[in-house]
Amino acid sequence: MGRHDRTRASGGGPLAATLLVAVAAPVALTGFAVQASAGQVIQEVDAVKNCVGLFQAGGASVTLEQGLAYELTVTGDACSNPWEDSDYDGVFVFYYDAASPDHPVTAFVEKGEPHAFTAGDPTFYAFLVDKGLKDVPDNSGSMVLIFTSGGRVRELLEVDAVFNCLGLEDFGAVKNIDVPPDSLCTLSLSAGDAATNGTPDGAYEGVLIFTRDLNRPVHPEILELEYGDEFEFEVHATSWVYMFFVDESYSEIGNNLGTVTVRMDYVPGTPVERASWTSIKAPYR
Ligand SMILES: [Ca+2]
Ligand SMILES: [Ca+2]
Repeated sequence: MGRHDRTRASGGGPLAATLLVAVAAPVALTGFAVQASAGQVIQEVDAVKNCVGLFQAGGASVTLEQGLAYELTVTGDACSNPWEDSDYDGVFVFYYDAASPDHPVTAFVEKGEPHAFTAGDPTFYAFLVDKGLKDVPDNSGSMVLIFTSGGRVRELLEVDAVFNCLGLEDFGAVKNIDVPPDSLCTLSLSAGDAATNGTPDGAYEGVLIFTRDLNRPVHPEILELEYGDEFEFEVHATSWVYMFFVDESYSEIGNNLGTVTVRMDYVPGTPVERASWTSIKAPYR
């Protein structure tokens, strides 16, 4: 049975057997609606095994003045593939804030939305992501990060869509493919204790996510999922979600601790006929 054949997925069938956790909670049926069952998948993301070392993986870095207040703005145009509407909305960043300097900030900063912070460490990294290194060469363009302080520009950092883009499959991200394509999926971060430096003060506030939405199929969705937040999207035809942490380098990952638990609650949508899969999936092979 293909994993796209969701009409046979209810009641603990072969699909359910592939899930880490499958909850067969029947959806209320009305009239002649297609029978479908909601499900849930639990994914653990490990602070050591699923953490990427930014120095080795190709993140771009800049040295900031510790204790100085900055305003960061992101500009430029970077795309994840040669097709129209494949542009990235912003960049991932990793840095330490002076307000809690043991605690790394891993955030997604969107173009045109200023991000204010006070540097708690000189090191600041920014990066883009794609599925694997083999998917990076068709990227194009770059983002430029502008660091302003005291009314003047202090630093510029270019993030190249090829050379500063991490191939997640090559650097330890968790790829989950157990959620059926075309389902409406809600990701939430419900529990965890992942930390970057061996102390509770070094806790990560969330986990980084890379996926695609069925409604914007060539456009990468990249975000930080924080505790208590939810992210709802329609699962893309190729049905994957990558989840990961970052640290400065692989030499810094050995003292990381713990895991976080990402919950994926999904409700299957309208089945897509198998004949249409070839055309839908062709650009993503
Ligand atoms: Ca690409
Ligand atoms: Ca660490």
